[in-house]
Amino acid sequence: MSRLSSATLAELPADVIRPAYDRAGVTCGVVHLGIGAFHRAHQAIMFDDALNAGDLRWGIVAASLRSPTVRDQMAPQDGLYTMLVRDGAAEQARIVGAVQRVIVAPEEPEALLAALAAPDTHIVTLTITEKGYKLDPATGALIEGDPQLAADLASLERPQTAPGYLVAALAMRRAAGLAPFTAISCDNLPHNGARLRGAVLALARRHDAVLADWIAAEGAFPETMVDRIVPATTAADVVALTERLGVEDQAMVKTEPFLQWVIEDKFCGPRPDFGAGVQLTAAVAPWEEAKLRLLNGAHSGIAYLGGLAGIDHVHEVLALPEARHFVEALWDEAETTLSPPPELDVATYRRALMARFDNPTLRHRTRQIAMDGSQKLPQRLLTPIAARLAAGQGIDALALVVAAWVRWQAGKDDRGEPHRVDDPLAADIATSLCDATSPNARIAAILGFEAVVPPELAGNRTLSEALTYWLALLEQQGARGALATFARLTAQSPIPLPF
Ligand code: CS2
Repeated sequence: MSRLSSATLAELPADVIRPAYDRAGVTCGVVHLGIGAFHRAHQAIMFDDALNAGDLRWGIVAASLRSPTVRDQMAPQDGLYTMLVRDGAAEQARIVGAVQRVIVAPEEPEALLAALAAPDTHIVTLTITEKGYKLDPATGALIEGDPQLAADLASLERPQTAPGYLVAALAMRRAAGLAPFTAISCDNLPHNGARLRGAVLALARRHDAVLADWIAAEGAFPETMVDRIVPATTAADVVALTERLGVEDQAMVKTEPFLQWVIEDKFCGPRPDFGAGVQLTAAVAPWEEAKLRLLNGAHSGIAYLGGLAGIDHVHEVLALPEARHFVEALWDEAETTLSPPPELDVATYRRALMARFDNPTLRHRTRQIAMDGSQKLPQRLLTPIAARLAAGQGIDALALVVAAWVRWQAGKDDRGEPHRVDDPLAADIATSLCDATSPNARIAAILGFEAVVPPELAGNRTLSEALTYWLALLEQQGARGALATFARLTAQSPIPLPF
């Protein structure tokens, strides 16, 4: 079977959308760090739109900071891949041509530094996941004990981390008399621009205070809110697409129609005339909070409760009436902690979110979302919990998700089926839980876990009682039982919860 490539583009079925521009004439104005499926279905599409509109400055040099997998999938395809947009029976295939080259950083660090320092490079985007910033999830401070970060603190000759690459490349740009690039974090972190800026400046300052001052004065780190559901591609997806295209595409991504990128309008150099899906604004935080606490908070709830119940996919969890009820209750709680932007009608947004979660063709796995919970919980659940406690409001639904995450750490679901706890702090959390023999002790151990739980919550009695109650219930009745109990208790008014 031949592969998707420049040579086979002409053989594709007529309904497949292809690049409308001459790829040979493209220059690379973008370097992307962390070329996973999310980048290929999100930011790469916006740059591909700019290329399709005729501005050929916005090709992408993409880098993987760890594994060669994506490079090995894309290189034989000349960087081409299919974005398959699915919603129920509707399906649209588009070939994306924006990625011109993929670099595996550990194999070719100089090539990545050269791309970052190139005069044509104006924008650097990052999807390196929450843990890639090497910042403490609770406080946002650099995790100096991290071995890769420690290596970059000692020397930037061969950077190990994303902030390390940025600092080393910014030093090269400054030495060459070039302007810095605009660095855009596209991860689901609160104040992602400020966090990236903080990591870069802290690292730069350790090496060269003048460089740090130059980056602070001349550089730009806009805040962003990114949104698109992009489930991991499966082998079956590749087989089905091969049948449809007549050529094999090992780099395909599958996603939903919805696409949103809110970017703080703070660039230090050129940017494309962004088209559909991109909103430039002065204030990203209200968008980001709404998305993190409504979409991502509900996702985590569905992932841990559904995962414990042994349910594989998001839409299957929401087929349970008690799970739908729970998500609505979670949103009722989260909503009171938001100051939504005037353009955002929260009721409409909630309805749209539920419809997106219900999309049956996406097959978004609960286990994919369950990954890296220690990095996700603070912004998705603990911050709204803190806000509601401060306002004297109930936290039942939010606390049930946190309790489900605690139960997930045990590595077994309600049927006793084992799962891997895929989280950079999994071993530390397991150690802190190993001597805890009761729900009460387990919650005390978790609340004492400073990397995740901020100090103002650690000693909160209402929170520890709520978490203990739900964890005990989850351990006795399983996630389905806990959801049924939650539905029964919250159907009554006022809610007679036992804490
Ligand atoms: C998900 C997100 O895996 C997760 O944690 O909640 O990746 C989610 O699908 C995206 O943020 C949607 O924009």
